[in-house]
Amino acid sequence: MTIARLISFLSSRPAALAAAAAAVMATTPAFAQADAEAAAAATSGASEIIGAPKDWGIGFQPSASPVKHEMVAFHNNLLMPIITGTTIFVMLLLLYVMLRFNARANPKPSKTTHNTMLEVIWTLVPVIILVIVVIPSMKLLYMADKTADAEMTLNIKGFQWYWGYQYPDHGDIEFNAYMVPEKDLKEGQVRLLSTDNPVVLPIDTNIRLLVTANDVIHSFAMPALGVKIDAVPGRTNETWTRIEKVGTYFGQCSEICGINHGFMPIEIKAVTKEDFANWVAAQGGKMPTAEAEATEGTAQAAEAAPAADAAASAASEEAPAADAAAADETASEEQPAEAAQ
Ligand SMILES: [Cu+2]
Repeated sequence: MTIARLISFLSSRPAALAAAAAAVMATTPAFAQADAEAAAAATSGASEIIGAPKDWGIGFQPSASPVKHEMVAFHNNLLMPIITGTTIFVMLLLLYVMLRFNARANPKPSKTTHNTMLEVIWTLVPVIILVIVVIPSMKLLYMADKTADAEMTLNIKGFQWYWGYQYPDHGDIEFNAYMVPEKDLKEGQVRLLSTDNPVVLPIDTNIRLLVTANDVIHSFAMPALGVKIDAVPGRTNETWTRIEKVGTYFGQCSEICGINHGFMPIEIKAVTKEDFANWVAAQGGKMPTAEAEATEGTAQAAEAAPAADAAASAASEEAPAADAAAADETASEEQPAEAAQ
């Protein structure tokens, strides 16, 4: 297989890489545990906590977003086989040199100084390995960069030392979230990770995250979602997520930002879309979809009944909802007829 073909194969199918190595991975404890965690996550209930420390917690946190799935696959299927293979190869070489060429086994060393073939190989092989790594890596970076069709936006701002959140699509709900001090922890809250105002987000929704900072550089990191992005004063960084499971997720500031850097955690409560709508209502906000539908309905009414007489428009002023409903009916009656023509 030529290098060009190999590259195109790798870039088109990153998940299919190093299939032979997958068997090795399955026997490694770290991966086995990540799988077990993921399985447990899939079967347990709504109150599940993801991202809190646990005994023997090694490996990745269970992934709960498309980007994180790809990151885990990239690590497990490509990086680990390469790193493991390289380490074993170098270790065997070292052992061979130590045994075969020590002073006792090889008292008269050869005077060889150069070997062109060998030098070409040990330059080219690492280059090829890096090219193989960089292609899926860049694909992943672009995937994490932004979502084409964001359904909502969350503005995130880092402060010394807490996070501020704003929901511009939901009537500008706005709040700050501080870590709950140890003495105030309630049942179910996690030391150093729970906040007084968890971020509530809907599952199965493409969420645009716009991240900035007020004072110094912070970093917004949610391991289970595969999100880690710098929060820079005077600059807005964009990334996105799509949370797949209901639960409580924890993250932390990941850029040393001062004395309380370790005490500005991130808590996200991922809820169903209905629960999210209820939460928005409880916060005094409004859902963008309801508003959009109402506008659409009015537009349809205006389109469907342009010849309505004065009496009808007077009636519609008195009962706009009924009129809109009637217009909707007309529209739906007209559409099949048009389609038939
Ligand atoms: Cu910070």
